[in-house]
Amino acid sequence: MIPPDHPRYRSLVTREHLAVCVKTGIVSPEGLTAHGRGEAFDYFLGERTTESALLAERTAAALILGARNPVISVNGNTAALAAREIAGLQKASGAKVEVNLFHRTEERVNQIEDLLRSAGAEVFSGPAERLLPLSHDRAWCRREGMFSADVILVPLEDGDRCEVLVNMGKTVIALDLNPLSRTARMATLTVVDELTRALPNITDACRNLTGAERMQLLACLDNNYLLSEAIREMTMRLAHALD
Ligand code: PTJ
Repeated sequence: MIPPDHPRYRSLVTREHLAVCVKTGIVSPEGLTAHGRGEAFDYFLGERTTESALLAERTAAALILGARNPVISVNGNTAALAAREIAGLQKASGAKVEVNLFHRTEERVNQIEDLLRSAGAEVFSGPAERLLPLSHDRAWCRREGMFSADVILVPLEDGDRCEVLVNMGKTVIALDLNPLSRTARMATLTVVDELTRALPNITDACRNLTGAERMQLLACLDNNYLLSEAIREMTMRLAHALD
């Protein structure tokens, strides 16, 4: 039992939830390691949305709203942490929601799709094909979904698929607390923020951005700037950690 007055209550409850989701199969055991890495980077950020992350989130919304066939890719960690937020972003943006897993089994795909549906998302499902040029199971996707997406949001991704999607000519929006990851550097746009803070901000922007603001955000998209600002924020906090 985690006492609600524990100073790290939210973090501990999240960890407990993920541990339960490993037992049910939604999250892969490796997903816990990925979460731990994310938590470490979030400490460096001060567990808040920085100004540059908010700019990235607004730009992500502009990209999704301007897309012909936008897709939100969902893995185990994303579903466990933010199924409701995914459903909210889908409603605000009209994007397809498609499950894509690194540690893929049909059973996990079905479980995650059910979880997303129970949170209110409409899941783009059905038979998948091995369509992406990857030797691992993230290659499996749907022809009318990820394969033909022009803009794809990839939370907690691995660098390989991000690179392949960019090479296929897609606009890739990564959501990753680690600004040094291969994913973060390969993506068209990287949101360096925690999933459950970032998704509602992207959703709000989808609802509120004007046409002129969207054009302005797209004209100014500079992922190197966003990554270097994230690294600067983290470095500043580390430098002043004991002040
Ligand atoms: O469910 P599966 O089988 O598809 O597996 C999913 C995982 C997450 C295990 C898989 O994609 C993986 O191994 O991911 P990586 O390569 O560890 O990358 C995950 C990235 O997400 C890391 O750079 C973390 O810093 C970051 N991250 C972790 N938790 C969060 C996060 N970023 C934002 N919000 C988080 N909550």
